[in-house]
Amino acid sequence: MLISHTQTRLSVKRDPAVQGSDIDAGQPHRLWNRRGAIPVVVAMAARKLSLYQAKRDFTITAEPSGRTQVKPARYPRFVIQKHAASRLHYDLRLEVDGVFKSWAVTKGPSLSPSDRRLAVEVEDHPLDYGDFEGTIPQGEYGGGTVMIWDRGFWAPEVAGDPAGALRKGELKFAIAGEKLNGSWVLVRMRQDRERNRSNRNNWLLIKHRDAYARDNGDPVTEEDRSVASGRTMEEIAAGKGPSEVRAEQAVPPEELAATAPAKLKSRTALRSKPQGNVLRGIVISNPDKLLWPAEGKSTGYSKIDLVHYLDEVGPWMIEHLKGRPCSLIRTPDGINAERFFQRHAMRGMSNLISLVTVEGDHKPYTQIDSVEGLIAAAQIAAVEYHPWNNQPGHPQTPGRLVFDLDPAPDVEFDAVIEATRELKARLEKLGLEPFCKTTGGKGLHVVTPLSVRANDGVDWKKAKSFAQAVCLQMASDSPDRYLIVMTKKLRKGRIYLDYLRNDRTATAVAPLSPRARAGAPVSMPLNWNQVKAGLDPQRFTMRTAPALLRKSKPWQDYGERERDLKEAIEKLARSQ
Ligand SMILES: [Mn+2]
Repeated sequence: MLISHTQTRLSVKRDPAVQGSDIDAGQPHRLWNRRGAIPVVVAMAARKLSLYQAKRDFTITAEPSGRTQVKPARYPRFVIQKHAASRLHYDLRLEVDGVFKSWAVTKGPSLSPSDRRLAVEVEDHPLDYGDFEGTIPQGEYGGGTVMIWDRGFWAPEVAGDPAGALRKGELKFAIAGEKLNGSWVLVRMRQDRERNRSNRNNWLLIKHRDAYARDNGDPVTEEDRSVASGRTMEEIAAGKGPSEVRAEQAVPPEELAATAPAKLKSRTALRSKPQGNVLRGIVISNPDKLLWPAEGKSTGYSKIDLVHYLDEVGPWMIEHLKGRPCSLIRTPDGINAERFFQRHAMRGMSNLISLVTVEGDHKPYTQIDSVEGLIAAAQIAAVEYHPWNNQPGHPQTPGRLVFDLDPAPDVEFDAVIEATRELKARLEKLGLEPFCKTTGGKGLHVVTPLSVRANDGVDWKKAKSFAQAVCLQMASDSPDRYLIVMTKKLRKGRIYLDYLRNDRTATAVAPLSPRARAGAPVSMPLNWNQVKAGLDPQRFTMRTAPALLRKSKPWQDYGERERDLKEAIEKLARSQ
């Protein structure tokens, strides 16, 4: 629980991690206590940020100014931002005494304990920098695109003062992120420590040998999407996708808590008493909470509306979710407030939501295997469902291809329909049997079920290059209508053929999933005879979809249309 006077003194950013449990102010926030010492932290942080502020013109860059005070987390945070400045690097930031201590790691972190990565100490950054993802204008300090590559929590491995450890030139610490975990050390390079000739101190970032270390294998930097928004650097640069989606700030996992000083360990969360409606045995709290506020002609949809919708269409929907990790977009305060993009387990989450551990990944993913799981997810305000596209139960094996036809704002919808039909014809020529659905937005999805089995040797790499090749052919044949590289500037008047959903951890919105947009549109599965001039995706909403689904019975033979991707790949090769 927050101490009340801290809330009045500072403009506190909403931090879901604060809600679950209570951690006493301990190291490294010893100044954050009940005796009103907060202004000391604030004053110290302000002084530390003067260099940060001097380097930037906040009338030009969208980076946070650091003048809004952000409360230190109960548990210190870390973030790694991939930064395509004049030279690509990864900025490691550790929260210490009200600011982010920062290092530019030129080659990025490595999971191999034999790698020693140069980490150049840079100026302290404000705590709200941890939520910054976007593009710093060219010509400005650090001009280039910034991605929230990883984030989570960290703790010093030796009890005591991390600021002091940093002054001495060696900090051993544990981190719990989505991509990085376990034990690390930052050690200042000797020559710099002794001669102290440079303002910029050079450090080495080294992985300790533990369960998370990897001696061989692909560099961890190959995992190349934002943990906050799921976007690639290219998509961020193009301003595509959900720029405001924030990563869930999960409570620190057990391993990290075990390495942290006792004072940092969390107490058990206070459980709210059951209240409100019960459906399929699941208690729905705040049933009348408006998740989609009334806007325009729409009357708004409450949490219980969402629950009833999922209860009704869930049995149909679940066939496309079962056995596949599923990311959730949660909007606890409604779709116009803060959004949380959640891939992994959260403490206190219903056990009706499955957790799956995927080989090679340490943190289990959330997965929805039953209608009850869907309703339990709705209870925590999950409004969008984005499953992987693997064969159920086989995360490494492609189970379907999803093509996202994404038109520029100035493209007529009829052109999208035409493109969808062209792609259908191309896939059919290769022996595949595609389906179509709306996205709930401006585009259409073409989905083609695959019969590939785990031993066919068709992995995601091959599936992705197949999808890319099909889109590339289409774009080469009509360069004035289609493109396969997402850049806002180039897209004008054209349709972006997004084949990037076809990768192991990539997701696409599930058929019948609602969208966090005004009026609660859904991603509606269609029969091909509906995909023609006059189709209006806006008419498929949480209100209308259940009856339309019963009437039109789309995707009825989905299960019988699974086709062999290996054969399609061979056919494509012969046609080239
Ligand atoms: Mn940087």
